[in-house]
Amino acid sequence: DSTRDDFRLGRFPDGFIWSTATASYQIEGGWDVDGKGESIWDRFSHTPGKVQRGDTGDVACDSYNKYGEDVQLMTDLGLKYYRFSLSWPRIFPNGTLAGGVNQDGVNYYNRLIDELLANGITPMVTLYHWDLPQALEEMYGGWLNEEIAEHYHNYATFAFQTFGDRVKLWLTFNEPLSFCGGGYLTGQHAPGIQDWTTESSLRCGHTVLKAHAMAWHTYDTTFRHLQGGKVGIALSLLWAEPRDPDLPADVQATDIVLQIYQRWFARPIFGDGEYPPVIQQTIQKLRSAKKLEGLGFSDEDKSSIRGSADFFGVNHYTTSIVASKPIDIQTQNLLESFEQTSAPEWPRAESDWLFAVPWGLRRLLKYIKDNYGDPEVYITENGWSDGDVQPPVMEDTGRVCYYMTYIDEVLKAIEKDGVKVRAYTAWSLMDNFEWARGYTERFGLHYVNFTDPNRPRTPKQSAKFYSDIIANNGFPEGSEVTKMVRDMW
Ligand code: GBH
Repeated sequence: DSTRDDFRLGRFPDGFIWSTATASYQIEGGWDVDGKGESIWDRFSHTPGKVQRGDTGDVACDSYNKYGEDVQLMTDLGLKYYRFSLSWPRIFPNGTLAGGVNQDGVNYYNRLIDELLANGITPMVTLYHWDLPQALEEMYGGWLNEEIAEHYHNYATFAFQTFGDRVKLWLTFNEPLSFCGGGYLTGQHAPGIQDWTTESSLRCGHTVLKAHAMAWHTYDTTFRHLQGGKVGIALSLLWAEPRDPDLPADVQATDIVLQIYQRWFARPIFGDGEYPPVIQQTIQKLRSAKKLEGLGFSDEDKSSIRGSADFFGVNHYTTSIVASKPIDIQTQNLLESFEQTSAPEWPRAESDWLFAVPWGLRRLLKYIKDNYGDPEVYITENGWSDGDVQPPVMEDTGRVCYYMTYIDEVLKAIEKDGVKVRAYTAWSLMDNFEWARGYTERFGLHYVNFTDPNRPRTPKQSAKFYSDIIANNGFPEGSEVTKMVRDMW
């Protein structure tokens, strides 16, 4: 097997950032305590039929109370960075500055940040990981309405002002593609709008790009010289290959997939400020069919969005094989013009969309370097799921293999391709609320017992493995971790 020789031993560059990630709704619980406002995910998970088994984030990992234990887990791992998100409605209960600040919510994040710093852990803060204040959904129609960009901007400014003395790494949004697609196209995520015309998801994305740029510019002009931090965005980027590389239709279908799944947000921000052609064509088509207003960028918008990030945040999990499907361009939309599959030899996680294809990450990183001006790249998520089974999966070999091989592709991307990868972040620190799948899919380095009111956390085998990688800054010759790699390989 030729891939077997392919493992690259070595150390990551000095100062390489090793991190793990979580998100507010997925771990905090405390959904209605101490003045927190309702979010669209509270509403969605409380609506019967939306989340598997009727699971909710009401308590989740109870990190609202147990953040001290979370920090202890990180200390045990030897982590120096932690990515988490702020719950907007915990800070502005009705979403607006005018509606008032919830000081108890601010205090919670102050305590968490101070606890991290006291333990030598640098916070990396996501401003929006999908829990929009429900009030903004009701007053404005959420991301469909460009007016909420202003409210997001007020919230981001407040966060820079309040936490920016200690927080130096910011992500404006987590995966616009996922929440615009899930929330406004398939309806599988909050607020649950199903609109296959794609108009709603395009409107969502448009508002998000404007909001993102507003936040970045305010940081750039008002806070950067005082606080000296960096502001980026975490994009969910898939890699894809044509089923038959010699079939032009499959090659073209793959390009369409990448235009939607990679470039819809990446090209406006990191490229030339334009939407990729299939997004532009879809907007044109909707415009002429429905006499739509909006969804266009003025030259001013474009120049404000272009370049509005200090680093490129990448959430990457998997690779697809793409085959073309013939469609009737009059009646069908582009999303029906391709089929995404996998190869039979790719191991599958518990999540039905997640296959282990480590080389996909290396190709993606090279693609980013070549097409988006060789930016600094922070891998802001990467991870593997197990099922909610008894006995629990503590010897999580699948996850260990996934991390070992994906992290090795990062090393190759740095050493062989010269990609400026600065950070690697494992999703997730611990098992948590996996959106529409509830607690049926577990992504954690730590096992969480969700039937115990104390929500005890226990390290899995992967936690030990990841901490060895961190301690060695990679896989150096002669180290314990390299012996483990040799055994697994
Ligand atoms: C990330 O999304 C999220 O940022 C994080 O919150 C989440 O917990 C983690 O990944 C694990 O899922 O059901 O076939 O339609 C990853 C990107 C996009 C992957 C939506 C799942 C739904 C596929 N996700 N996608 S499907």
